[in-house]
Amino acid sequence: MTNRARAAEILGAQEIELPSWAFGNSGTRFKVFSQSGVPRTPEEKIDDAAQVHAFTGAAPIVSLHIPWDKVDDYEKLAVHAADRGVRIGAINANVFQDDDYMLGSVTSPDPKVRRKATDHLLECVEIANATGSRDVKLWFADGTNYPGQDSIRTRQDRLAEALDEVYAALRPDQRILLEYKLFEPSFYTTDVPDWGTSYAHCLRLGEKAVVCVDTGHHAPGTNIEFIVAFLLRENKLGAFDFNSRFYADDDLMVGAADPFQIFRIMHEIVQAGATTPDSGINFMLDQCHNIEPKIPAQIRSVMNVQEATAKALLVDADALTAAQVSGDVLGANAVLMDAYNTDVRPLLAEIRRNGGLDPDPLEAFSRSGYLDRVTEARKDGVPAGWGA
Ligand code: AOS
Ligand code: ZN
Ligand code: ZN
Repeated sequence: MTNRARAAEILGAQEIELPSWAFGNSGTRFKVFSQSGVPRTPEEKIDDAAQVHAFTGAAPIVSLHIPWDKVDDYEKLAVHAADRGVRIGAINANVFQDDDYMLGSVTSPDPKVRRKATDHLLECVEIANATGSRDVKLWFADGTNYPGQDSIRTRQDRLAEALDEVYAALRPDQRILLEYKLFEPSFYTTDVPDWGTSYAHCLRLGEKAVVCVDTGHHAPGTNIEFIVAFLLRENKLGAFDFNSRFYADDDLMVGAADPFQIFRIMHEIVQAGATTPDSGINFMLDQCHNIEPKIPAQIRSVMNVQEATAKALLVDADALTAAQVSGDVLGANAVLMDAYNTDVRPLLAEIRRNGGLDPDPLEAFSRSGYLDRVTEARKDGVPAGWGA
């Protein structure tokens, strides 16, 4: 099989997970801009996500955020997703939006707050049971703003205690995805600030706890592909939250700020043979489209991941190894850059055509008139927003 044919086969099997919150209105702390046709309910967010899958063929999974996507009947929501040709993926917990969490959630100094936060995480496991989801994703905004505010070490004990309880509630095939973030909303300490902290907690918990790498959650200049390579080697890479950033946690479209970075990350994934769903890695987008139309922005993001993956798959592995083992620094770098500089758009267009899709998903979505139809259908009622 040629490199190109192998790449086409793997790309055809690739699955990217979409965040339900990408379809609601979002903004910064300065302003949330409203867009027309925005979904009003979790069901409508799934409808929009299903459009992204319909035009790319590569995004059959939708991640929920609780309580933003709270419904009475999660089994029914999973059926709704299946009717639209997609399925529900990770259940994202939210222990950052209540007044009670001002000093932290599972690491709060107040035992009542810790209980409330842990109960919410357990509720997310229940929801995962109802939706048939494998993953419960935990991100903690917990931390402190001032030296001396709380004991750094005691907060780790409280975190471990809560994680133990959630871990014990998992079914055999379920996992905790433990996300880390350097700072924000806490500005002095964050209780899970980096991959090492997440990794240490996951290692202690056991094999059903794995690390989630959000590409926007590092200090500027951090070599994310090194982290990815290391976690892959240790079988502790569980998921990505893909997005791109110029400054901090910008949540811009993946591959928009630095397409070379996502290529370098995907190169590690390809080398580990971990591109397709059987690897157990959840390739999710975690983005907010504050000023750009949401469904096309998700389509563009999926295409950006596909392009980075295609380029990584085109790396001539034999030539790369030969150059590496012979110490040919420039030669090895050239092999990588040759792949990165290949225009993979014709290959992806061909894969789409072969799969019965339009080779240009953005153009085809625009032609479909979906946005006009939903704008009319959803003109009454309250649009979902980030946090609703
Ligand atoms: C927060 O910065 C994290 O990226 C989380 O993944 C969060 O739950 C998500 O971004 C939705 O706000
Ligand atoms: Zn994230
Ligand atoms: Zn984030």
